[in-house]
Amino acid sequence: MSDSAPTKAPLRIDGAVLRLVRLPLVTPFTIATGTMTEKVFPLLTLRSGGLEGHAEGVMDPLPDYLEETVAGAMDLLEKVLLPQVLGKTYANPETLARQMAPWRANHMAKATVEMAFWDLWARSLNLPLQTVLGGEGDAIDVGVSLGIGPVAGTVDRVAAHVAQGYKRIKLKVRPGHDIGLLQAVRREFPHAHLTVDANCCYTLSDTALIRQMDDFDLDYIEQPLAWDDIHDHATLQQRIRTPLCLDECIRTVEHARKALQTDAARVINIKVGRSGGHAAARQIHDLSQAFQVPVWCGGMLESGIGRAHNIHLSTLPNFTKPGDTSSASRYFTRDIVEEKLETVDGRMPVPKGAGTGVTLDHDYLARATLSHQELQP
Ligand code: OSB
Ligand code: MG
Repeated sequence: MSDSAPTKAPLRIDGAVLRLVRLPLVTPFTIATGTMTEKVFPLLTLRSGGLEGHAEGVMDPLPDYLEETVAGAMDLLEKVLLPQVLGKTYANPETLARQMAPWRANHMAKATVEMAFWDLWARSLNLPLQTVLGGEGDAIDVGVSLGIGPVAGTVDRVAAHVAQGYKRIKLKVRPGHDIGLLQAVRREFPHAHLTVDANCCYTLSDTALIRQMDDFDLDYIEQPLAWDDIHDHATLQQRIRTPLCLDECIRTVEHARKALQTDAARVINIKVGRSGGHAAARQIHDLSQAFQVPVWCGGMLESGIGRAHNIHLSTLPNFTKPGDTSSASRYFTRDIVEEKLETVDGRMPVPKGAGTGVTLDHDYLARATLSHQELQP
């Protein structure tokens, strides 16, 4: 694939600000691997001339979703990735991504740098991020991801979100909190677009249980098996009717190719922050489209910075299923961006203006910042 069209003048990365930020969550979020009560993340600003671009890292403090951690990413950003790009000049984001490519894995840390550069680059061209990515449209369809909790309370939360117009309800499941939950929710909502996300908590020995999920008319089952096991998902797909959707397994374009070629994924959850950045996310999108496999944009409880990146990416044409990029107020009482990222009838408006279209709320950011460092070439 050819690189994005070059900028008028290549951009030199003059400086960077690396922050560690903490935001309390409105409600604890429980998935098969644990409970989150706050969101702690690296926030990166890249500078060129008078311009700034921003992105956040989506890794968790503990290696429980994938193997990357906040502490590891902060160290890699500070000691390896940022020194590599500071003072260098890039004609487009792909050139920057290629420079980091030889380092093994660490796709979330690399994505943080790559996405900040996309924002900077789009701002230098005075174009919305969606335009430089090749997307279009004023708003995207969104669903919600509901964490694990008591069944009766979950049914109430499904009702509340259906009433707000969310276009798909994703239920987090784990062994012992799966079939009973689906029975309770389906009974009340026979026609809702429903999915489940297991975050890797089953194995092929649970095939009989997973096959029972075929009775609930789910749009797909997300990531039932191990985070690094495309092969077993291909085997499972042979044994069930419901389409499988992969999340954790898809960290590179090569993972997507293998999953698509082996019929291990009939839907793909693209998380730009998990996949090395927008260039790779777009390639996964294009490859999925060639296989006639729909994609949707996942979330990692991002602040307004990451949420805005996700929204822009979601305007590409093969994002035909509702994403997880729901209203920011569901996560935070106050966000670190000025703009309110809120859905209207299950549609999230695309922030207007150059780059991601969002601006940092520096007053609140200062209060939410745990550490802050300026880096120069
Ligand atoms: O598996 O998609 C996931 C949140 C944290 C870690 C993993 C996942 C999630 C979500 C929430 O499902 C998505 C969101 O609302 O941002
Ligand atoms: Mg998931």
